[in-house]
Amino acid sequence: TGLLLGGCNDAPKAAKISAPATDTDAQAVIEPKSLKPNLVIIYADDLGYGDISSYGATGVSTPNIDALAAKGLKLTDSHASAATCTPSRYSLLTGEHGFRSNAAILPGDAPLLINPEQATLPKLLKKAGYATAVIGKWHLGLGYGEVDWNQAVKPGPLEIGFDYSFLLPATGDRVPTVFLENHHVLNLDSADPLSVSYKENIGNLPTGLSHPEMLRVNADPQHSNTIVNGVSRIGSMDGGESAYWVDEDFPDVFTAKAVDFIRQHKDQPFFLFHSMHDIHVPRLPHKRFQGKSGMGPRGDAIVQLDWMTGQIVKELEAQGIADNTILIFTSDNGPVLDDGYYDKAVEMLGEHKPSGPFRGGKYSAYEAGTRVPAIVYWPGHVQPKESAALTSQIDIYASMAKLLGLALAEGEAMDSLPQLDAWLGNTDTGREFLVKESVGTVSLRQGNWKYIRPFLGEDLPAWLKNKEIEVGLQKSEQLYNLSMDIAEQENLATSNIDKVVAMKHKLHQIMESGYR
Ligand code: NG6
Ligand code: CA
Repeated sequence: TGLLLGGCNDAPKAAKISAPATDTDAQAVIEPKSLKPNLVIIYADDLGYGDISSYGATGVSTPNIDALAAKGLKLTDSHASAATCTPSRYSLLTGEHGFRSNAAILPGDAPLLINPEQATLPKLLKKAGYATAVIGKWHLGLGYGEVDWNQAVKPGPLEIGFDYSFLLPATGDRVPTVFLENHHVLNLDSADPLSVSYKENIGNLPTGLSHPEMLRVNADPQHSNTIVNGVSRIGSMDGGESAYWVDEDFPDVFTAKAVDFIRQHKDQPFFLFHSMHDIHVPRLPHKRFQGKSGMGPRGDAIVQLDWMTGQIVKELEAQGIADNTILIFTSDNGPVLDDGYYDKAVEMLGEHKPSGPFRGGKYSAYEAGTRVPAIVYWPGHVQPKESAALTSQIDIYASMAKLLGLALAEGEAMDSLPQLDAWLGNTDTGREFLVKESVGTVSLRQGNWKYIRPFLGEDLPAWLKNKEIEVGLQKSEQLYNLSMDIAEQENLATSNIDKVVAMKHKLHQIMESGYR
């Protein structure tokens, strides 16, 4: 790797980059390239296909993100690997489907899901001399189980390939409501130790149930535990008060950290995983964004997300490195309105369609569960264009390996395919097959066909019941033809038994042994 480590970060301007035409095998050794563009992934949380103007949003305006779409590659059939956060993030960072490690939405005190021995995208990039950082939402677990938040909290991002981390440990609606910088809780006072429990109520802090009069937003029972900043959360917490975050400060805190990282590493290749909290619940945008969308807090959080995106682009431009940076803007799963807090997302929606033309949303087996906005911005290298190539975030791993001329080891990133040309807009042909995870089932896309496996369980998880969420589970097979039926209205399973059998078989095969 000597050549790679010694390389410089300056890309030849306006060169068209494409994967070596003769080489379609991820295992093969590819000639190292001197080109090492930075990689910035701006990862929105719960942002739907239809939530930004350039993808059809009507209730909110997103000029900064739209500028990227206008000047870059706008993908229209691009997917998170799952319809929920943890497995999608797992796939992005490991190139493996979440089901290989039983990834599911994690509690705030869950152990690290990625084995420190495992190959990861940041480790791959480090091999090529990249500085690596994750800033923002983590939700992949920390430690080995019983985390003591008052000591060094590890293993975590630093043990799986990141040089620097500044985290919201799980989600905004889960305790502990503190920032974690590298191994330590920020601003923690040792005289007031922090403890966290997801098993029982600890300490004497007010909860949503005991002190509903303290709440700024009402919440469902799962979100009615410890109150912080006037908002009740999932899980119980005690002590550590000096370290509690103020939700409204997120945009400024995370942006400042990201900007610092970019400044510090502008002269070497870097990977920044800028993992946004927006637009996950609780939606508590900073005052300057409140009321800016006409859709209430959910819309205002989109405006805030758009601002944050703009700040990153501005900084890349100010440092003169925008044309040497691949910036990918996308989301970890589809949209949801009521996700536990009564913040008027439903009432103020109007004509806005968070899922765009697709059915379902977050948690769902239907398209909108994983089909999300995905924009690739790399001035001078990626031409302005719209592409319907079937693409998945799980492929960023193998595609970056290909770009950098790094060979993957046997079994490394086993579900990740080198789809570099699709991600750079050099072809409109993407994947042939794509497996998607959602709550309670898995689906397979093959071209425009979509097969959804029957739900094998007894019942929906309790917390999903009584919600207006279309999870897409049925006891029988579902088959849709998206080329005629983009909204998955007509189940063609009984009239296409052969197709069902073939896709079911293929799905099984991929789940057993991967795509390659
Ligand atoms: C669910 C929460 C939901 C959200 C989700 C994780 C309840 C009733 N719902 O369990 O509010 O936090 O987990 O979202 O507890 S995700 O985007 O991180 O996957
Ligand atoms: Ca999410």
